[in-house]
Amino acid sequence: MFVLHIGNKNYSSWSMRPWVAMTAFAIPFEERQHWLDTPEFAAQVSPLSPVAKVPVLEDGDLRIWDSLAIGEYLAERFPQHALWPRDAAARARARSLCASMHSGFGALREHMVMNIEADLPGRGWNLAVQRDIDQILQLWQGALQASGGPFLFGAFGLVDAFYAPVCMRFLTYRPTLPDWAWRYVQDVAAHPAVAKWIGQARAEHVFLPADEPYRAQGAQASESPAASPIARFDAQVPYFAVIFSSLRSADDAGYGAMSMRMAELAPKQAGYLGIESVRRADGFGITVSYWASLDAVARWKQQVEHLGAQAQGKAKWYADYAVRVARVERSYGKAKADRALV
Ligand SMILES: N[C@@H](CCC(=O)N[C@@H](CS)C(=O)NCC(=O)O)C(=O)O
Repeated sequence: MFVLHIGNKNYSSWSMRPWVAMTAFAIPFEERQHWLDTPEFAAQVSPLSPVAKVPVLEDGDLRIWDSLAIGEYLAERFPQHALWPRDAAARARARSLCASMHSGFGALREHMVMNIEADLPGRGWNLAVQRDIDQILQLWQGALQASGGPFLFGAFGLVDAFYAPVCMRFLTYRPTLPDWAWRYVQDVAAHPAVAKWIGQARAEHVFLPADEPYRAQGAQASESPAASPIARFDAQVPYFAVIFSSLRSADDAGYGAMSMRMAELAPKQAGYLGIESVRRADGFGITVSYWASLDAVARWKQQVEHLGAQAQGKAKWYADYAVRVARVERSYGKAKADRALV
């Protein structure tokens, strides 16, 4: 009998993946849970894995650590189960999707920590997180279009188990997603193996401050500007808004690095107030940056690295765009006191 060692069901996204895959394919296993951030964790897990992390799968004397290695081992041990797609090209693409999840999307993982039991709409969002979300949507859309759905490669497989924790994060933090993506998220959440994990995660009620950057800070966090993606500086009126509407081209080379660099540079400019940015999966997006004066707007336009980005954007990254500069006369929103405290 296999033994699968896992962490907290509410937080441990890496544990969720093999647990969901084994449950989905009815591979029998005994579960042993080790509570993260406890003094016992290292003592219990170090003898099982040289990196002292969960998940670990025990098959007799053999111990396999790391979610991806476990997935590959299961696929080899159970060729009768289509853990990977049967078609070689689809299998290679599914492996690419899993590898991207396994080694990437660090901003999403850091700022939207998996926290199944919590409801934190609007928290955790920033431009780097949005870039991860955009890439994930692109991966999902390509796979769903090629397979026809409902899961990434048609039937539920290892690749869906790998993205199940992303679906959990989307349900907790509710970033803006297109309808087709919400449908996929809901289909994953409703899969019996995922639904079983969710039920057990919700019943856990173990609260780890290290994994609760929003709830642990309580009221303070809910009132900080980072708590909501809406930039607010009402007292600065009149101020100026630069509305950049754009349609991305298919050329991605260098775009991600540039948008990260601009997101890093803009806040360092004199007169910068804030930014709001959304992009649909079809490539249409709107970014509004807010500035204290027209001078500040002009200085940002002429900033030397920004000039380079504008030239490259015009030449390759944008199929179309429009820039409008507007003066904001009035500025208000939901009263601070009404903001949800969680
Ligand atoms: N690359 C590993 C990551 C495993 C991992 O980071 N596990 C976390 C829990 S989700 C852990 O054991 N953390 C405990 C620690 O670092 O002390 C995998 O894919 O399995």
